[in-house]
Parts: sequence; structure tokens; C-alpha cells
Amino acid sequence: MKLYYHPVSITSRPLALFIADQALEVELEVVDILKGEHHSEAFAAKNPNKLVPLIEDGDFLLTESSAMLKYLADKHGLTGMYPTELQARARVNERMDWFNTGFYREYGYHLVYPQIFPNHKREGAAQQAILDWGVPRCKEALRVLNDHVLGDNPYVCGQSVTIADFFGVCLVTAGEHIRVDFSAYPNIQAWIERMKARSSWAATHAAHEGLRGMLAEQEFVTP
Ligand SMILES: N[C@@H](CCC(=O)N[C@@H](CS)C(=O)NCC(=O)O)C(=O)O
Repeated sequence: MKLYYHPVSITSRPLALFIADQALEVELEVVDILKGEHHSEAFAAKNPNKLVPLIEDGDFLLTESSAMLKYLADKHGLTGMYPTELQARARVNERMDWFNTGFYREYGYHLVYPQIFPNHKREGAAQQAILDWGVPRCKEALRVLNDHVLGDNPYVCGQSVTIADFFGVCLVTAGEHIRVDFSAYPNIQAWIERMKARSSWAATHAAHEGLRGMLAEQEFVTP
């Protein structure tokens, strides 16, 4: 099995982290999205969306990071990470869907991406309008994550770590690039630290830290 990814890509990080954490036998192939390799004919034939990550398992191709984590957990029988019991599995699915839609629709596309990626930056007043839209909605999404999704639990589905934590924490830490102050959200901050304490974190986050360093002097709007 092969993972096509880029180490700085926000939606690739959950896969790289999970694969390293669980020591899965998956070949990693970097697609250099900074050089436009994802637009090559060869890659577009595998993923017409021209996005990473992508899994290739024999002649089976799978896109969408959330679906890919579920596939990896099921394929390797990791029932602690992705339970088979009906309601426990439904909870993991619920959390991952919420991160992907309710949370990331605002946080990724109306807050982080327009400020750090030139191809997401809007012209003139449109940029401010995007941020005016995104900031209060991100504040609300972070409040829901802090107070309700996590609450007093160590992980987003309760007492034990699941693929929903791998997915969610990599999306939430995209906010580190614009220096979101997580101290205002203590349950989120503690959860991020818990996930960062996993042995696989540092090795899979060098590029993330590099980008953070490159953006350290820039001014950003945060919730
Ligand atoms: N919904 C997709 C999103 C994938 C995605 O947005 N990938 C980004 C990297 S984080 C990408 O390949 N960007 C290249 C580009 O926009 O040109 C997933 O979760 O896998």
C-alpha cells in the first residue's frame, strides 16, 4: 500500500501521523504540491481532484483523508482506534464528519487558508469579508470543541484515543500557522498537548514546524 502525500499538507498530516503511530506498513511517496507535482498527468489520473493525500492499495485508489483513516484502521483490524460496536463507531464518524464540515469549513477555508496560502487569498475587500465571516464562526466552533466535543474527556470520543483525534488534532493545529491562542480554550490546549506527546508526532511534524517558523513574523487575524 502506498500513501501519496506532502508532509506540510494539513490533510496529509493525520495519515502520516497515524501510519507512524501504529507502525503500519505503508510506503510513503511525497507529491511536491509546492512545485505543482499534483497537477501532473500521472497524478491527476490517480486523483482527478489533484489533491493530496491519496492511498493506492493494489488497483484500489482512495481519496479523502477521513475515509482513508477509516480504511487503514479497518484494514489493519485496529478496533480500538475505530470501534466496530455500532454506537461507538457512529460517535467516531460523527466527530470526523463534524471536524470535516462544521469545523473545517470555517476554520480552514474562512480563516487559515486565506491568510497563509496565496491561492486562497482574495483580492482587496473580499479578503476582509472572508475573515469577517470566518472569525466569529471559528470562535463558536472552538467553543463547541472545547466545551462539548471534548468537555472533561481526554479525547474527542471519550476516554480513549481514536482516529477522530488523529484527524481533528491535525486540522486544529493548522491554526498554529496563524498563531491561534489556544490558551483561551484549555480543554483544546490539553488535548493538543496529549496528542503531541505521542511518539510519532515530532517525526511527522518537522515540515509543519518549518512552515510555522517561516510565518512567524507575519501578522494574522485570529478568533
Ligand atoms: N477533502 C480533502 C482535501 C485535500 C486537500 O485539500 N489537500 C490539499 C493539501 S492540505 C492539497 O492537495 N492542495 C493542493 C492545491 O490546493 O493545489 C481531504 O480531506 O483529503
